[in-house]
Amino acid sequence: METFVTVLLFLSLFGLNSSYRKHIYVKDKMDGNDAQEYCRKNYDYLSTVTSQDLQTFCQNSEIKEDFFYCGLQRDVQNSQWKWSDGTPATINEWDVNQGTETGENCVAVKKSNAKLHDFDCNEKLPFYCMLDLELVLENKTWEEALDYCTQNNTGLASLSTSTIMELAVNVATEAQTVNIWTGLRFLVAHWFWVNGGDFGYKAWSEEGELQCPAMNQRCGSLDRDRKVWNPQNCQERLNFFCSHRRK
Ligand SMILES: *[C@@H]1O[C@H](CO)[C@@H](O)[C@H](O)[C@H]1NC(C)=O
Ligand SMILES: CC(=O)N[C@H]1CO[C@H](CO)[C@@H](O)[C@@H]1O
Repeated sequence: METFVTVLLFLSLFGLNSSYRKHIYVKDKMDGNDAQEYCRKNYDYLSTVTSQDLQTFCQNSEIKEDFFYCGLQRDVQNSQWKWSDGTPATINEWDVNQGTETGENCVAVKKSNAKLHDFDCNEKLPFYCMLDLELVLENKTWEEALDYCTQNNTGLASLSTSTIMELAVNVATEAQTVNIWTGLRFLVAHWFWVNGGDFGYKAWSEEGELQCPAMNQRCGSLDRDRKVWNPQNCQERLNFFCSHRRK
């Protein structure tokens, strides 16, 4: 399916370790489950939003529809509203007489007033996906960085699409080191993303994607200044990116 994606960049700091979130509007209409699957495949989840985000989204002139899905869904086990990443609902911006209809387990935002409406999940609507990236301001070897991300239930980030690369380049301006570890690793005969992700998109530096990098150049970093990936000595101590697992 041909999918048109428009990107709106809202960098928001929501933690100590510089976590950044980007929301992406997808104008293809899908039912609630397919929309969630699409977000999981291409980004992280359907968007978790604040009241402020609702206002900002609704000012997006790309949106021609009256309604679009966000990541709020009813947990059918206990009827509670939760975000599609599993965390409890943190907003309560229901429109009049909304949020109470049983059997309507998905939530869409009404563009004209930025209020929430419960919807039958079979309804096909455009939607917002989100993408998170964490910049960890500690200097670690590649292996130590891998352990840190894993212990935090994420992984060393795969910068495997132009959208996440763009986010990473923006976030990198906050880094303390010029090179920042990514999940790029060379083992046996090829480079791969340790956290998953394919190689359809590439951003290697000129000295870049060596078929056989030197033994001490087999971990990949993002070069903050040149905005490219670099083969690097795994023992160097650098800041690093953690993110959710790519599909
Ligand atoms: C990491 O290394 C950079 C560059 O050497 C340095 O400026 C920064 O203070 C170090 N960060 C920490 C947390 O030690
Ligand atoms: C945000 C978060 O959970 N950070 C933790 C990640 O893991 C390191 C070490 O394993 C902890 O020190 C952080 O608090």
